[in-house]
Amino acid sequence: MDNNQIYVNRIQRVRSAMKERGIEGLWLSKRENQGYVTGFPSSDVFVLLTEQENYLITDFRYIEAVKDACEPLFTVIMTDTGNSLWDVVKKIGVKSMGVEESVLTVSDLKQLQAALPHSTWKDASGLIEEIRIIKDETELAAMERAIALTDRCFSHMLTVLHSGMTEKQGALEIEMFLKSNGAQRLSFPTICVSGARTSLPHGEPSDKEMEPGDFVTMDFGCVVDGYCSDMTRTVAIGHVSEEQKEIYQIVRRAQEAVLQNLKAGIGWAEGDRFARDIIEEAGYGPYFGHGTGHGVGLEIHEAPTMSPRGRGTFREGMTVTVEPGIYLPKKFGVRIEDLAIVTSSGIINKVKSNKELIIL
Ligand SMILES: [Mn+2]
Repeated sequence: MDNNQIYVNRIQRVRSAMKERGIEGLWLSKRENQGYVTGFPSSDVFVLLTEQENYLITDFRYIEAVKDACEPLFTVIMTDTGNSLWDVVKKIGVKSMGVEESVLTVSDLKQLQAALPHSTWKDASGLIEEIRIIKDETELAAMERAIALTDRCFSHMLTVLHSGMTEKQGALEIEMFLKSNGAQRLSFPTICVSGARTSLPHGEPSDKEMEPGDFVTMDFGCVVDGYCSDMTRTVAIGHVSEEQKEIYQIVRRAQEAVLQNLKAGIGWAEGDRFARDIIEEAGYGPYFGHGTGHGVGLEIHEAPTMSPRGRGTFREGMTVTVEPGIYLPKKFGVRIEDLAIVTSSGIINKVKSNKELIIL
């Protein structure tokens, strides 16, 4: 399938979803959703799909790159001082418009409504996300490249982590490795915490030095060809206590239970249960306060939501992280995270890094 055909197919799917929801035009504000249909993700590009036409509206700064990337599938229109974005929208004219209420600013909505005073408005939040939830081969291949890079990064970190290194230095080392080896950017701000600070699930790297007896939790990811990776490993410096060993093994077993049992047809909340049951039975339920996993793709957090609040069923082609954790306040925490693809017979874990308790 050539590159252009991918976008033709995606737009076709979006159009039938528009029809189902009874909207004639779809105004896309979310960068990832724009990129999904255009292949050109940028914060200053505007996409309007109507029943017949695909419009891409931008200004002088992007016009050449956008034309190269998106014509003829998109009608590319340039705005300038005499032809504003809202003038363009007015000229196109749409009777019923879907907007992404969850991301569109109130000020943009007001401008849109002023340009199209006789149109009706509907919330189209989630319309594209529902299509994005199933990944095609091209998307999975990009994610695999991003995941392979994070795997290599973890191996690298095992050679550089040492007592006396600060958390900030650890995070910088992760970021330097990822960016030096092909990452477009990071998926999210890198987490590298040590000692008692590992009980903060999303702690920010500080000037604290890693010390013998510390756990070090590294949660990091990068973007390759637009797609994110996400992984977490907890390792120890010097030595560990019996309690640290025990907690690590409980998290490890909880994570393994999900990897072994998850497959298409299982509910999102049910998937979370595989891990939560083990942690609760071990008596640490209250110390596992987040969901077991989430989808990853163009965004670092997207559907499915594998948590007690998850409302949906796993289907073939979804991606999901598997990341249970136990966090003992003021003592330490452990999280282990892999990223997998859902199939009808199970899940394929794409993260290859070691999960034995590593003591450096
Ligand atoms: Mn994650």
